Amino acid sequence: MRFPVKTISLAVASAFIVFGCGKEAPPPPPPKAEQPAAPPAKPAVTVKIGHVAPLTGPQAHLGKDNENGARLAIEEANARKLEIGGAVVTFEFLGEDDQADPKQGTTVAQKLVDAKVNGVIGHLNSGTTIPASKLYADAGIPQISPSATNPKYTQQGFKTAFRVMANDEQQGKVLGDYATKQLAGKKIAIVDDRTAYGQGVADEFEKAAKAGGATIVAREFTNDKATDFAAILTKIKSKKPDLVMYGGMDAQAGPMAQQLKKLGVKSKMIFADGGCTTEFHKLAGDAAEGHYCSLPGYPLDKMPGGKVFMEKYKAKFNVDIQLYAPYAYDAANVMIDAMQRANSVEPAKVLAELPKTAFDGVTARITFDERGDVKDGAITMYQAKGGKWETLETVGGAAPAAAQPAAMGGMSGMSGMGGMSGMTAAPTTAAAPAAPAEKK
Ligand code: ABU
Repeated sequence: MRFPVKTISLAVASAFIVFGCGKEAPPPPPPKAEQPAAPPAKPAVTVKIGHVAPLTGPQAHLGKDNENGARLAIEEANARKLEIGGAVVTFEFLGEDDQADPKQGTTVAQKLVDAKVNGVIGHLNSGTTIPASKLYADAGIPQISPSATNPKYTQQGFKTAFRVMANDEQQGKVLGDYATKQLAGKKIAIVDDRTAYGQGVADEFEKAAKAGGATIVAREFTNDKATDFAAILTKIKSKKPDLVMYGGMDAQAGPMAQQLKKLGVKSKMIFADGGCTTEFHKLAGDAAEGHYCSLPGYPLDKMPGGKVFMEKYKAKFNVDIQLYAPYAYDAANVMIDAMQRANSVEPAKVLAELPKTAFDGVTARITFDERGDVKDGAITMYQAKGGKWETLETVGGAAPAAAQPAAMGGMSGMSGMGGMSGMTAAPTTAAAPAAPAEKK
């Protein structure tokens, strides 16, 4: 093609104006490469996790603590943007209040069943957990209780029922042994609150105390709303017991300790986890001094992830842990871990994985026996001193796992560790590997 001289001059002049004298025009940009098509967005799925505890009434402080623990695990899982079965999962937390009331427990359980939750963390109380467990079993929904300790919960033959805390067969026996051996109790009075937990743990204590040679000089009962125990304690005073065992929660144990002191009864109280709280000290005041209690599990500062969890919990909720929050956190993480291993959030597939759990939680390494009870559950004894619970000794349990990183308890592989160790002093070596349990 030929261009007129005038056209060429104009083009040269324009180049001088734009790029300056002596500079060459840059080469034209290379033709745009074909962009690869963006991968299709991953499907998203919402997974509903129910949580139930008393959020109102005398145990609201414990219920909120459980809820905080479970919620923290769910929020951390959401932050990790987990993929399960090829879909990006968002966990939705459905918190319910059962008021520690068995009837309300089944009402909210049915609500969660109707909402088609993929799993339930709860309930807190044995009295609500046991009746609710039938509804979850009938609906095929996995349930993990962080804190219900009555043995019956996992003895009903439900494939859906699990717990991450030692039960009251173990706890009642440790308390009864401690009362008769370490404290040399010969005459023991027992009071319980007639709940599944209170009466159950008192029964187990009574068996062990009698086996240890004690005589039960009184067996009285109250309820989990009472605050005046004058009539019961006056009867008990006349029996001159060495110890008063209480099967119930802190809302009654605290005032009971005060009223014993007011009556001039010098006998020490001994009770299980429901009373073994900081709230007991608040309610009992200086009447708390010297009483004994037990808690399933290791002391918080001896749990593999206890210290990290304690700091994280405080930073998030600006309150101290009350009691079961680390167990609620572990229970939620065990549920999520089973979903990941199943690569499915379908309850039936999650239920096939739960018995094979071997999860390094903040409380301990969690594996289940054939009933769904945690294996190697430890029990720790405490005594009230100077407004605090001082650790006395830990009985049973496997050697604690190594401390876990802050983000989570540590996701499990499939290497089950287990075998009931019996109720002896805490061993210093890990239990031998065992085959995963199969839930009957
Ligand atoms: N574990 C004592 C409190 C909860 C319950 O079992 O009722």
